[in-house]
Amino acid sequence: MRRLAVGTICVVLGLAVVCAQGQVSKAVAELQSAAGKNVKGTVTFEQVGHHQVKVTVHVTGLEPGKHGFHIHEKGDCTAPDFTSAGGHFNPTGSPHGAPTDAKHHSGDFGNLEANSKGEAHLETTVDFLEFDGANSFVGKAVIVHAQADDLKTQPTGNAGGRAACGLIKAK
Ligand SMILES: [Cu+2]
Ligand SMILES: [Zn+2]
Repeated sequence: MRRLAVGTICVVLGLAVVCAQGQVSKAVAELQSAAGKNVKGTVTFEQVGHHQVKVTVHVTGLEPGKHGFHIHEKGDCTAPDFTSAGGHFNPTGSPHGAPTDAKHHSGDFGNLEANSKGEAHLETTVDFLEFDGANSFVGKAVIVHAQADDLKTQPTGNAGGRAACGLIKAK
């Protein structure tokens, strides 16, 4: 009886170690610019609570105004026009929309707004991203578009070309 109890503790401790090693709680995407543009920036994702992911975006080199900003379904920024990143990240099979809509792609973040110097900053905490499991956004790509996301045109938001792309890597 005593031996069994000791064995159980060891197993529990073992599982706890495995869980701690398997969990990712921070990911970063460094933006690379489309040819002919000079867009730079960083997107940081941090787990800040249960189903709470804080997203911090800093981008420079944009045209002043609104730029659609999404997670796309493929972690591939190799094509010069970044079409290799595919469509919007949408593991739930939802329509395109604003991040505040009841239904939207898990990759929908609406727009970044660049000031007169071409700098955009966004800080938001969302409840629709998963770090782990089959629907994880880690390993996908972020895209900053040349134009504004109208938040309704299916399935792209009509945000135009892709000005920057960044692979989302676990940190
Ligand atoms: Cu996009
Ligand atoms: Zn979308």
